[in-house]
Amino acid sequence: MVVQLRTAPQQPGRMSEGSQPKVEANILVLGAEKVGKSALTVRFLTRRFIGEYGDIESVYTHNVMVGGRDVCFSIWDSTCPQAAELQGWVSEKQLRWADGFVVVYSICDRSSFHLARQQLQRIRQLKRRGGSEKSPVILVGNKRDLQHRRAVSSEEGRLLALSMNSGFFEISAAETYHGALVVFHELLDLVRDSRSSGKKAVGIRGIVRTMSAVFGRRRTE
Ligand SMILES: Nc1nc2c(ncn2[C@@H]2O[C@H](COP(=O)(O)OP(=O)(O)OP(=O)(O)O)[C@@H](O)[C@H]2O)c(=O)[nH]1
Ligand SMILES: [Mg+2]
Repeated sequence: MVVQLRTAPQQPGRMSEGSQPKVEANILVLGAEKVGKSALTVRFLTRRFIGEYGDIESVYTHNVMVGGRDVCFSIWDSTCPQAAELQGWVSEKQLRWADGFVVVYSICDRSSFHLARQQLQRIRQLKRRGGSEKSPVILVGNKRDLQHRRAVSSEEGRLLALSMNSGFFEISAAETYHGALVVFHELLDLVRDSRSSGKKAVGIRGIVRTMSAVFGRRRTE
């Protein structure tokens, strides 16, 4: 079951005050069990760390101003399947829904790092199959406050992110709001970049099509 929740009243129109169109972004939060997916999401939405979150899968709608623009985040805080063989799985439905992905592991849990790698590979694979090269992703190493229990070095996290062409942050959802803020804002930037580069590519394809239509016709006239 996926629960739908709104954290702020949704604006009636799709235009913000300065008549700039509202930016909408669907963000899917993935990762192994108990790595802090909900803690990170709730931190961003409410600025608070509650401690215990249960294991309910929720989609939150959150309206906020970012850099003078009205932004509507829909954040799907997922749960990890129990069955080991399904854990690296990201469904095609989730893939189609999401504009961007946050893949979380715990720096104290090496198996969660392996799972993050599998999920990153799956996102890349499915997006490539769907014909899209760019899929905005941020890899997050959470629980940075637990240094004495660290099992994954920062370097490993950075290298994995580099190899998967994704962003990377180590944060502590327990300790600060800033880390969560930076993760979602950076991802929003990546989503907007990928949309504008997509538009450019379509634009160039459009010009090529027009040119070949013109020259093609001339050749046959
Ligand atoms: N020390 C520390 N504990 C954290 C941090 N983030 C989350 N936790 C704790 O880790 C546990 C799991 O956090 P959740 O946010 O429920 O993790 P989750 O990934 O949503 O878990 P599931 O939805 O059940 O898979 C809770 O006890 C949190 O209090 C963190 O940054 N530091
Ligand atoms: Mg959760």
